[in-house]
Amino acid sequence: MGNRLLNEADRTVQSDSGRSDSLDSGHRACQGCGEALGARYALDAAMRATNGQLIAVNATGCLEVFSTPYPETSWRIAWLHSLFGNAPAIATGIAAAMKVKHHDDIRILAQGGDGGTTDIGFACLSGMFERNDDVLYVCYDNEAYMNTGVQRSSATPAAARTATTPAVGSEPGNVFGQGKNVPLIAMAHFIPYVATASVANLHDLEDKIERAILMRGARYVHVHVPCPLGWGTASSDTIRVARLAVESGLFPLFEAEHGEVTARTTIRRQVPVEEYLRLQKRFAHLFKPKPDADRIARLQAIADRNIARFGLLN
Ligand SMILES: Cc1ncc(C[n+]2csc(CCOP(=O)(O)OP(=O)(O)O)c2C)c(N)n1
Ligand code: SF4
Ligand SMILES: [Mg+2]
Repeated sequence: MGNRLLNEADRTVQSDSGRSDSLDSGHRACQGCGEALGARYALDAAMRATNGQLIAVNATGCLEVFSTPYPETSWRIAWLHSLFGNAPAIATGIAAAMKVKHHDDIRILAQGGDGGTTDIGFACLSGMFERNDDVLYVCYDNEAYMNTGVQRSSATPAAARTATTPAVGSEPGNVFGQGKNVPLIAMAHFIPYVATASVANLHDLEDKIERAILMRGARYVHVHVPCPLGWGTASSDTIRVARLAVESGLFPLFEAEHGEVTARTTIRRQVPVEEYLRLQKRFAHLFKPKPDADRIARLQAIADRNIARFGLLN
């Protein structure tokens, strides 16, 4: 509300009295839920760009569960709940139906969590990309299966404690490896548009969604959304922790078209990953009883590699 005092061009969708309120109040997300915030901004931006001509498909996960405890719902848009793993396929079918019926003005947006996207829905998503189906897919990445009690996904960062990667043994938390980077995998399908975004930068998120929803073919936006419950962060720290992920280089913001990076958000001042990690109980074992310098350095190396790969300090 506050930014109604800004110039029109500097305001977010949320400050517009004509906003769609796609995800209305009264839902059951935890206080400070990054996913609720990200989805509200993404869907309002998509509704604005399409003049309300939007159909959304939602994979199973926190976003669907907290918004739609049957028979109630907080969605004020055309919205379908798919299975956990088939949101891209359902969205593809709707897009095909709209084409047959000559509803060219109606755009299709599918959305899901990182588990639904990078793991269980991945085959459907890759097929959607490969066929270049006319769908924008938005992944809200909170880095674990939060809705069922914080299990590890292929988007869980190295060293993070989850219910299935406990902080015990000689290598506590999630294993170190390359993980699965779905934005880069999406780029390898040479689809028209891929972007990463964060609730730390809501203008940037809105811009990317507005741009993506009006394109044609398969598009993918991957949004970093802190989860206070799963990450062990204060509800009031959601934006702060999201910003540190970006400023440390752990979550690079970029856009790519047809497989080539076309834009990236540079970092004004790189912060050490330690500043990001220390705010989160899921990394507490890296600092107790004494700092685990070796594993913190390995996480720093991941951030440094991102910065070099995307030229974030140039
Ligand atoms: C086939 C199938 N397996 C498991 C489940 C149980 N399940 C529902 S939501 C969920 C976790 C969702 O995780 P994610 O996609 O990351 O979304 P988040 O809740 O973190 O936002 C699981 C395992 C299911 N609904 N369907
Ligand atoms: S568990 Fe996490 S993702 Fe789910 S509603 Fe709570 S804060 Fe949001
Ligand atoms: Mg998740």
